[in-house]
Amino acid sequence: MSFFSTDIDNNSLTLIHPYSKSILSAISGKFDLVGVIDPKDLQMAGRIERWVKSGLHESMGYMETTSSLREDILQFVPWAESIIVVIKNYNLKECNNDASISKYAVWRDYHKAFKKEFGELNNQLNKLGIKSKLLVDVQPVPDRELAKLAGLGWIGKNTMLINKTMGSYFFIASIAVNVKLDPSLEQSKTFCGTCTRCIDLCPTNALIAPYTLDSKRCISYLTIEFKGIIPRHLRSAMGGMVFGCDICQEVCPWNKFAKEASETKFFFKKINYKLNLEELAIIQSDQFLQLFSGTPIMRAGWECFIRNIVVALGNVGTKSSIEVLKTCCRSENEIIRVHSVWAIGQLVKRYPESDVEVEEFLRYLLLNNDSVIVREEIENILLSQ
Ligand code: B12
Ligand code: SF4
Ligand code: SF4
Repeated sequence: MSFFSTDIDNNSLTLIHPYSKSILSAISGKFDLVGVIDPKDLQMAGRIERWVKSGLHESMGYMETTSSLREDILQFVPWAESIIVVIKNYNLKECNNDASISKYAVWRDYHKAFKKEFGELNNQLNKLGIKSKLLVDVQPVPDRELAKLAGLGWIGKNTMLINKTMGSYFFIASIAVNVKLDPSLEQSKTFCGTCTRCIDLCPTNALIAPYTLDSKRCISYLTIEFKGIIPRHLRSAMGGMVFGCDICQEVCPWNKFAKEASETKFFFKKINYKLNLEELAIIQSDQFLQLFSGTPIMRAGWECFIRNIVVALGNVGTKSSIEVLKTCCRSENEIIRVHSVWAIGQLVKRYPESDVEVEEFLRYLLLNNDSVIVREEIENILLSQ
């Protein structure tokens, strides 16, 4: 069955592809919002290159190696005559878990879902003799800027693309095609006004200026992309967040009335996670694979995910978490040991009655640990007691 109606648009502009309207209406049926741009209209004015030159991408090497590509989409898809930009809502009001993961990770990996959905669409376009390519997140193109140009929203001070009726809990993807389609005519105005809630309420002050995010302070970066030891001064601010961060979106007034994504209309599967911090802290890498394969959480990997869990236990755990953390302090993994020691130190501050017992445990660990960074972490706690 064809997606496209065979009624050829009666378009007086011969430049515009005769199937323009039917292609766009077929795509609209699958996504929440659709817009079209002419790739020649993208004007980045060096913004991504400047961001990278200032080091705000931190360890994301892929942003460094592709920053100039991201400035001009025609370097990546030189044959593209139009870019169709689509938006898919993933908003959920309730995520019942004691481990806090960001809303987008409650759905199965969106890269795979988009690819699957696009496969069918691509075949149909090919039958019409149209070349196309899906661009979703990992390709070196500026997704939010493309969506802004396509009239789908404005870029907020939290750097998110925001739409007046949809808020900002959505994914952006684009489809490059080698034919001219009707471009979207109007861009959205900016509706942030004098509001600065996202900047004021970011727990790590990662929004260093309106529209500018410093990755090294951002909890989303720290819990998903960053693979090392989380700087001590940022750990407390991470609270119970173990994968991504939604705070600068939660506090945004434009998300207050945003529509919830409906699972039936959604081409992604929702994951029924049962996330309990104490249970997760002690899973091994094979169990991690079993639990999270096919989910966005795989991006963090076992080591960093457990690192995030033990930091969260340090921030929101209870007295019973101390025993679990003792097990984690004996992990063979150095990164997990360092953060577990820190987390125990945090819990002792909240439950001083455990002080003597924990001190004894840490002194034992100090003598029986050959890792310099773990010993330094222990000494830091013992000195501050
Ligand atoms: C690298 C990256 C990250 C990094 C850096 C984030 C960042 N703000 O740059 C980290 C790991 C921190 C991250 C986190 C998140 N990400 Co991310 N990320 C990306 C990625 C791969 C590239 C973004 C990029 O180019 N950054 C470089 C900076 C310079 O670009 P920018 O922030 O977009 O800046 C633009 C504007 O701010 C504008 N601009 C600059 N100055 C000014 C000044 C004015 C006055 C104006 C109006 C505009 C303006 O121009 C810039 C260039 O376009 C995109 C996918 C893609 N291919 O685009 C997803 C993407 C941006 N991420 C996305 C998501 C969902 C998230 C998270 C919500 C995930 C989570 N829950 O944890 C958080 C949100 C954090 C936040 N506030 O941005 C979505 C955003 C959807 C949306 N509605 O906007 C994207 C588009 C993925 C997708 N395809 O759906 N992400
Ligand atoms: S995602 Fe979280 S840490 Fe990052 S800028 Fe937004 S509120 Fe701050
Ligand atoms: S919280 Fe306020 S300033 Fe920040 S993005 Fe939303 S409207 Fe704009």
